[in-house]
Amino acid sequence: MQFVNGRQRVGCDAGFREWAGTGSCVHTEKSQVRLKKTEKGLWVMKHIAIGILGAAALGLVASAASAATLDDVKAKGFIQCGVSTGLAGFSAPDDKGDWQGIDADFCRAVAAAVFGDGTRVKFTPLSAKERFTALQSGEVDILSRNTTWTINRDTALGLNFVGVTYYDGQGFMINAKKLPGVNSALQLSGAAVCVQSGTTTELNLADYFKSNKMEYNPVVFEKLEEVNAAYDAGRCDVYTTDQSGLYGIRLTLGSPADHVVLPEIISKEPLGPAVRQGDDQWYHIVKWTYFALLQAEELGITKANVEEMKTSDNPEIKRVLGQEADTKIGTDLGVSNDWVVNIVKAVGNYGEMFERNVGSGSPLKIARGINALWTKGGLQYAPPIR
Ligand SMILES: N[C@@H](CCC(=O)N[C@@H](CS)C(=O)NCC(=O)O)C(=O)O
Repeated sequence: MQFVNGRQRVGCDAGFREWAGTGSCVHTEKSQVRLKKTEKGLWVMKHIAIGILGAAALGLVASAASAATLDDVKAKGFIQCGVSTGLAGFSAPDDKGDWQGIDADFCRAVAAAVFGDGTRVKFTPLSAKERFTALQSGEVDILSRNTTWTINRDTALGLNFVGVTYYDGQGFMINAKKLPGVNSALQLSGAAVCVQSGTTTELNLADYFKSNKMEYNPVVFEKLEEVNAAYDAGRCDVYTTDQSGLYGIRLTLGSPADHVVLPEIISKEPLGPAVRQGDDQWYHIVKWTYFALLQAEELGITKANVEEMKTSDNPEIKRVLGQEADTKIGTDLGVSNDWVVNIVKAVGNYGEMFERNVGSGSPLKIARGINALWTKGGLQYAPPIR
């Protein structure tokens, strides 16, 4: 653990360093190469060899970043999906080791679109700091990990967010037994606040306390389990993260009923999947998978009825399910024409995915709220599939 600007913080993993203040960790091989310069003798040959290897490695990264991801994914037979290290409702392994959650299911939906088989996915657990490097380097094909869409990530970090699979906002949780009488975040001046590094959470926290002229003592860790353990052990007064995350984390604490989520939501956290820039076809496949999930819900197409819906008289349902004569609704995208049928068969529509993972069918019991369809007063809206 180090202190940076007087702040307690855990840095990048061994072999990594923070990249230009972005919160992302990058490999430090370059600095290791520089150290080797001090060795005499075989230095020149070694250096040439390192140069060749380095160029090859860069070439690999460049090709990973610019290649047709669809071809790569088809060749290997699965999608590599970057998820969290374990956040209930979004992406967490169950007791059999199967990844559950809305973010894990989203990757299954893309696998169903591409392969007609939602099981063709492998999951890579990533901390907040590791996630962007993993996508940039080609280690994962999709980042589907409660990640907030921001201008910095969409530009400087070279990502393309495909949409917002969950509209969230940052909140605060406290132990009500430890802090009786606290019912607003505005009473938290002077508190020690547990937060994970490499997140928008860390940045919003600073803004919120500054704009309300309050003091706080940030207790920052890289790994989720460290933040959870520190909070559960009473090392901080407050836990801050996306509000959905607070509900999931509360379930894992020693005595969940002692903890309350305060009413303030201090930021916009539009969470969604992202892909690398430079591959429009893959971007479109992932983006339209999200829209297909919404469109299926809007049209009342469910996991249970999708097969019979194929013979519906409704022209829109027929078109979306690829049942029109001479259709190219899927092939124009690079997948089969019944891609939406395959998606819904694998994971259901967006509403089913929501209820099963974070809503009424889950321990989190989160209401649809602004994540309802636009037809029901929410923000979820898909452009036409036609
Ligand atoms: N949405 C925010 C926060 C995302 C985030 O990483 N939150 C933490 C705390 S809930 C988390 O999911 N950690 C899981 C992990 O590191 O595996 C962001 O994109 O920066």
